[in-house]
Amino acid sequence: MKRIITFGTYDLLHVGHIRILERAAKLGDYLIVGVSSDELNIAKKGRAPVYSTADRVEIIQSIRCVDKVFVEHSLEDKGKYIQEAGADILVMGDDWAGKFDEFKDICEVMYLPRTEGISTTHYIETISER
Ligand code: C2G
Repeated sequence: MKRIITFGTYDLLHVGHIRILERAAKLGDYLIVGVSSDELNIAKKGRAPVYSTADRVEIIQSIRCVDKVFVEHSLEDKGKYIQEAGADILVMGDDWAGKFDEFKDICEVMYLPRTEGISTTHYIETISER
């Protein structure tokens, strides 16, 4: 059985998120998703997600192609998460291209094209303007 792992915040879930999860799932038989915690986002992006960690986990868990969800607390632990999941392939969007190449010694690393023109930030701005 081929196990796929991917990571993300998935705040204000949109079609770009769904498409990458579906494409990742098609690469194997079992999709594991690491949802980054509120604390990790504050450290990484300087802002808390609109939806809480618990809500984002619940939403991702309800997606048909997702088999397992866990909370990603630290970027530094990515290697540990990959190994604990027994993942064969790490999949990320190409906004992360090259950033996770260090894990090529423990699994295959693939960067898939992002969906153009869609982002959580864009939707936050649109909502604020209205
Ligand atoms: N994505 C996409 N197309 C978009 C927006 C996002 O394909 N228009 C992909 C991203 O490339 C990523 C996934 O959807 O693979 C989740 O995106 P984010 O929620 O923005 O995740 P990010 O905050 O980049 O968190 O450890 C890494 C982080 O957890 C990644």
